Amino acid sequence: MKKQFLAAIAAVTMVAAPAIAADYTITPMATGLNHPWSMAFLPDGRVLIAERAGRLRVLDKGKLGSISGVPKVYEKSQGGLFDVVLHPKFTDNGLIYLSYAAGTPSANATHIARAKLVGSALTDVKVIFTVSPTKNTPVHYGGRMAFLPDGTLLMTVGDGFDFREQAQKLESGLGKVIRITDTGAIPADNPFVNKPGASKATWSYGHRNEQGLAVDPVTGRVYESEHGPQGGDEINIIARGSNYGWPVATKGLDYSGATISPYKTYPGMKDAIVVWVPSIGPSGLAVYRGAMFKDWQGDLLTGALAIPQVKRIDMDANGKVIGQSRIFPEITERVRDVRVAPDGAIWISTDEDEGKVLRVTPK
Ligand SMILES: [Ca+2]
Repeated sequence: MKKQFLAAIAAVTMVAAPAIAADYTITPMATGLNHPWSMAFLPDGRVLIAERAGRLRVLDKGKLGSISGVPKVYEKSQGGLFDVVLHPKFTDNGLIYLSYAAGTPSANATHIARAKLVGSALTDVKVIFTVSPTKNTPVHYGGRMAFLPDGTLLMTVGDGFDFREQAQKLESGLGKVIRITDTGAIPADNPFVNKPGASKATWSYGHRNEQGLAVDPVTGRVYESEHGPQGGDEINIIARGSNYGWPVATKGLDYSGATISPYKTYPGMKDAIVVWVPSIGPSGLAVYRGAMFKDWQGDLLTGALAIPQVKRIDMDANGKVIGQSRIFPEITERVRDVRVAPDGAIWISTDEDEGKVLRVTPK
């Protein structure tokens, strides 16, 4: 009788608990990394990893090396080395782009440098974009980059925390998504190039601190995630010239608990497609278009810092959110970046003094 009972329990358990852990394998690829902020996959199989403190590492067949020639970064609080992305024609030109904080405590800003990667060295390093105005806070830099299908480059720029009103001001470069050419020039079709006094790199505005940016390679749709204040984290679909509300419209409160704005939504300003209350602290964002997790085509993957986890946002073909769920629950550290490798594996970096890079594949 007892044996039968236990067998029944076991059978029920097997049915009731989906064998999630059995569906994938998490493999540590590198450890001991200082706040690994971003990753980029080179065509030769090497993986670039940007550490916030200002080192660009390279993972080559399981061995960690370093890339020389990285510009000097301003490392303080949230400031440091941020994103690393490859030029769309990297195979032909070897160009990479780095975003980072640079300057002094009283005057610092998010920068973009372009360089040629030759072996393990950056050559021809050139700063091609600097956010203006500078600020005196070491936080809310934005710093995520992504190339659009037309070959121009987007980067997120945070509001600097103390300067949130500037997110609505077109003359300020803070609280924006910017768009430049691959050489740092202003594209002629940017939305505010003919508006007197406007910051001409601006592509969209009304942003707080955008820590995720990803372009769907199939639809061209641009997804961005940003931290709200207390509550009100968002994922937005970024459209040319649009206003995303901050700080006029938000679903969050100030850290004091005070109301920032009476408006949760506002006419003429775009609403987010995902809002998190309470805040999860969304970080690196990816659109899954890979061969390994076949059911996840077009879905969004995001890391989270404040409620540490990896999340999948289930999307339909029209870019509508169907639902969301935590994936890979064995990962309990603060997650800084999520990327899809060319082979379809999902790479994840953890935001710690001794950070890790993990690779997730189906079993
Ligand atoms: Ca918003």
